[in-house]
Amino acid sequence: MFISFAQHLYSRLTKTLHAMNPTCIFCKIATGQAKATLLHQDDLVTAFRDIHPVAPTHILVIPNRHIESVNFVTPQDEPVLGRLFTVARHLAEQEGIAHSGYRIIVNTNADGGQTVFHLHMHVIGGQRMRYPMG
Ligand code: DGP
Repeated sequence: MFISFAQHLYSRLTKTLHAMNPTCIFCKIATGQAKATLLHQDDLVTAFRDIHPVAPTHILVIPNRHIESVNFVTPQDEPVLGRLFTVARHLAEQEGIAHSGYRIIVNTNADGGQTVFHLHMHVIGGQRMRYPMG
């Protein structure tokens, strides 16, 4: 009994560590090793406030597992990619911006303006935005 529980804990820990990049700030936030204002966490995704908000609401929604960017997504990631959207929708409602509107952005690599190489969805709202932006 004790051995099987220990094996279960060991397997959970190794799965988490394998899914994590130890140098990635968003992995650290998802695993509680770095602080952030968390708004949501479940088995697949974590959402927290952006440290440099560009609008009254600026939330990041990330997969818990380290995926470097959209360039690395696979069909196996489809459940987590769908969850990013349902959590974004839920948080937009919670923030009171669902009706007024908001923008979802996923930056990829240098030309896309990606600075943190752990896939993330920006959910930005609370003010009128123009498209395209610089
Ligand atoms: P991007 O340019 O798409 O890679 O956006 C990265 C965003 O991540 C940027 O808006 C700032 C935010 N960010 C970077 N480091 C941290 C951090 O340590 N905590 C939080 N909450 N946000 C961060």
